[in-house]
Amino acid sequence: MAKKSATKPSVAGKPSKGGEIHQTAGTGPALTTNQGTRVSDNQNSLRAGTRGPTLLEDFIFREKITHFDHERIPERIVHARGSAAHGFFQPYQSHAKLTRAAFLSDPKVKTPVFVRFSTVAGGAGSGDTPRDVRGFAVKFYTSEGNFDLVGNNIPVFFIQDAIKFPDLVHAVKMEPDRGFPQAATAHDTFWDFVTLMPESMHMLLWAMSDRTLPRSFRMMEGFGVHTFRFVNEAGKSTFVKFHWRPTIGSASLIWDESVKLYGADPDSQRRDLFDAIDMGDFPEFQFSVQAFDEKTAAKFPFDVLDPTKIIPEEMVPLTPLGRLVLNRNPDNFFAETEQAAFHPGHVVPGIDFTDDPLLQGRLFSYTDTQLIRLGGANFHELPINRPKCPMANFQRDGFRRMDIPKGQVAYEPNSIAPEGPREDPNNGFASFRALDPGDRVRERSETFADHYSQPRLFYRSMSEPEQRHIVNAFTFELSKVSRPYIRQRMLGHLKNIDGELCARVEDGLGMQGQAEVIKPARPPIDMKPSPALSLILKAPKTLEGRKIGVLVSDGTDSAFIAALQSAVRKAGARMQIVAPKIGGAKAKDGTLIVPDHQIAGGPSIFFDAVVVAVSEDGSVMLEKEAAAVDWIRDAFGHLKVIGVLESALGLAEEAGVEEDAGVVEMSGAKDIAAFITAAKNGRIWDREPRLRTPK
Ligand code: HDE
Repeated sequence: MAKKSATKPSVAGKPSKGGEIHQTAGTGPALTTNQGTRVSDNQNSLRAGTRGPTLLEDFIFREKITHFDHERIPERIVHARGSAAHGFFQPYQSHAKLTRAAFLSDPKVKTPVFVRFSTVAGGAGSGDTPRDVRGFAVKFYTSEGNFDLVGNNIPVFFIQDAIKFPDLVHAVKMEPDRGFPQAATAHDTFWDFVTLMPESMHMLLWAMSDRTLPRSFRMMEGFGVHTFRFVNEAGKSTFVKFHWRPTIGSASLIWDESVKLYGADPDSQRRDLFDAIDMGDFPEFQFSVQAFDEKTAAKFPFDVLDPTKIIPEEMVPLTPLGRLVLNRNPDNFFAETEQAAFHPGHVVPGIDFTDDPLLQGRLFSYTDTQLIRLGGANFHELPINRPKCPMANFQRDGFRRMDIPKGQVAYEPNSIAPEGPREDPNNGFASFRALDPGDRVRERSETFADHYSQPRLFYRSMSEPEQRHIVNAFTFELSKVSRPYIRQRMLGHLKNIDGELCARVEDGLGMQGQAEVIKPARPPIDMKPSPALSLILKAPKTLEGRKIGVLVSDGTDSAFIAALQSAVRKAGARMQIVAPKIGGAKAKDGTLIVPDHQIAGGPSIFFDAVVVAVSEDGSVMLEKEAAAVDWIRDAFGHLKVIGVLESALGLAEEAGVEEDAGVVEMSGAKDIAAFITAAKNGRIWDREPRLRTPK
């Protein structure tokens, strides 16, 4: 039976120029999207001019129609493997001058968040440490609807136009005839494609750098990639680039370490995130923007709509907005991490898009993928995806509908149910008006044509070890490419980027002088190097959030272990003990030292720095134990700081440890401070040229 309303409804709301009827909020709640974002106009789609074409960007229209399209019909390709956590975001102060977004304007308000980190290329069952870009997707459950910042740990992307995404993904994924390699770029199809796409060059430099081997999800930077807009209460728009910075600093793995870690613990990064949160060591990131206006943008020697470009921080510094803290593990991996549905088109008033053609295409793709992945149009009703603010609209039915909407009315305008949701012209989402339509073309802007200046900038901004790693990565990956002409093509691009880089990779491949001649669409320029791009140059001297491994044996001094444990904790790190037997080692004083790992199951690659604390007898015994020798050899080869007790010198020598600033000889607890100080410096980069080519 129809419910009779107490008040007589108005027939028409506010009149409009076009003559359509607008019934606005007043009697009922605001009409919202499925993400809880209030809708300002439910009668008009977003168009380029009142008589122009409808824009793909209109996420409100598309959500409504997509949902409708799937009301009566049945019914992740990338970033399949991921790990997530709950937490909160809190602004440092009000940023109302920049944006009207409520969650950025009150420093007292903590907004709940759900963050999913991922690899890109591998399947859900692949390992955690391939050379790969990492996803960094954040869902803010704001009081005005969900805002998803679906970013990566690299600030640029491989392609400039979304229409190339299926090609890119097909090229990087397992080759279709053979089904391998899994989670790897080191194969012919990937390098064939990217070498035919000069626009990929900047991203390739980042992909071959330490950035694609993060030490932990807790220690990587994140980026929104595209230029977005902030819009304030007065309607003023500011361009922004989003940045995440881990408060404990960034760190990366060494290639050899990541390969071994892939086998020793395929879940290393998932475990690391889970354990840290479980133990109360909450990952924290600073959220910042580079904010700039259109005039400033017009002066840059690159186009801010081109997602293959960065804006060096030296040109536009970061404005810190607030802190993100991850303090709760999901209760259920499938229900939360797996079913989380992110979408760059989930925005709230105060945040808006730009015409970056990659972003514009993404605005279509994400909902579409959820329809198949989560089996229909009602994925927003899953607990992890629901907004935490009021949500009401007339979208109905479809597979797996969980809500039970009441009443006779499922349309608007209506005069039967004035208590139902209505447009909210004042607080609803209103797209920023500026648009530069131009002719209807399939054409890349000339301002996107410079493909070499920024990779050159990136390479020249790196420290010496980072440059060495880039050379090594190109050499390794191209050595896996079976067709020489693809290697030669890549060498040609490298030559355009930097002659020395090209020569070093040619040398590594044994292909001197074989670079193909590639004419740049636009000759590269020399930009001023940006030291902020180097992870090593800005690495803090800290052990916070790091792990120290200690190798013990029967006869180890338990007082030393206890003193080490307390010093490690004081430095903000965690210590784990590794022993020949999981049942424990009998200490010098007869007590039992209970280990976390047996040697083969707890290789030194798990740790950031190590201490070899075996007794003299233990040292003699372990010299014949390959796992123990490898434990130390690897720590040395992975450039770690190694504390060696005098009693363990024999074993260290057997493992090839040579004296340097990172090898701390210890005669007892009094030398722990020296070890901690050395370990805070991170890896011993000077050791690397002795152990690995290129020098
Ligand atoms: Fe994505 N991307 N993407 N992407 N992306 C997906 O959505 C897509 C791009 C990113 O943890 C998919 O739900 C297109 C850039 C992250 O659940 C899919 C294009 C950036 C995640 C999709 C891009 C990203 C995804 C697959 C080119 C960094 C994981 C499953 C236009 C700014 C989110 C899904 C999570 C996931 C499409 C490019 C980040 C298919 C078409 C650039 C972090 O919709």
